[in-house]
Amino acid sequence: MPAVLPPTGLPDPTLQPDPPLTSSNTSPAFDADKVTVVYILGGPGSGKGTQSARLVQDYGFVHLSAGDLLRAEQDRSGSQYGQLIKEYIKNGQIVPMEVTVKLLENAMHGKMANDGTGRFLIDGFPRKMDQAAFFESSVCHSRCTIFLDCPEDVMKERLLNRGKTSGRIDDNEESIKKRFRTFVETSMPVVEHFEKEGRVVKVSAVGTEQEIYEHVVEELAAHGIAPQK
Ligand code: UP5
Ligand code: MG
Repeated sequence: MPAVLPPTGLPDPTLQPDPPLTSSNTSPAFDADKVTVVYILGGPGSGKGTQSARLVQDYGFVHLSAGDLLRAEQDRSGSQYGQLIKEYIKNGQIVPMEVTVKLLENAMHGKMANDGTGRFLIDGFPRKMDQAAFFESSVCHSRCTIFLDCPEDVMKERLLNRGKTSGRIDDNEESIKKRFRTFVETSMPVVEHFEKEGRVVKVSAVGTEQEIYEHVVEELAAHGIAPQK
């Protein structure tokens, strides 16, 4: 298992998930013929969660938000990762992938149908190249990535607006600036990598929720993914 090094100043130098990750396996934990994984990526505030809610209704996806899973783990009493996750999220940094992948994999196991099939929309992950390679090889090969393309000024306005009521520790000017930098420097390379493989469904995330969703549906259809009803 790769070593996990929290950033300097963080209290937990011994982050080791327990039990061991499936990452030690030589083949993915889930068969991509039975389990469909679609990622939805985009900058902070691009509308990943909003569009995911609609996709769940029409496409029968199980929605797994990496950020939501991390926040739930952060708040879980007794979690050994709570403080560490909080620091990373506040600073707009990417939590060590072992934690996130394990949370996702556990959630996928919990949501599989009885016949071993599943259809997952994974929101806000992978957002770093190491996570992408690790998940694709050890958990499940993804079908495609929906990329919500949105300018920073639009995202900032949405986030500051949401910050009035969200209670999220990262919905403030300082954290938003850090999140944007991390997205450009660390997460865009993931999108570009999948784009080179022809596996990105790119949609402009400017406009009303409905307009954006219509474009998502059109682009998914062009990639052979249709609603379930
Ligand atoms: N809104 C949405 N669409 C709109 C539209 N068309 N017009 C007007 N308003 C619109 O939307 C944001 C706000 O905008 C909402 O108020 C919405 O109503 C409005 P939302 O759908 O929530 O956008 P989303 O892209 O989901 O924004 P979010 O803030 O969740 O994105 P982030 O990527 O920043 O957050 P996430 O939860 O994915 O990650 C948070 C942190 O977790 C990361 O910064 C990182 O520290 C950590 N993390 C990891 O370390 N690893 C991971 O793999 C994932 C996360
Ligand atoms: Mg979100």
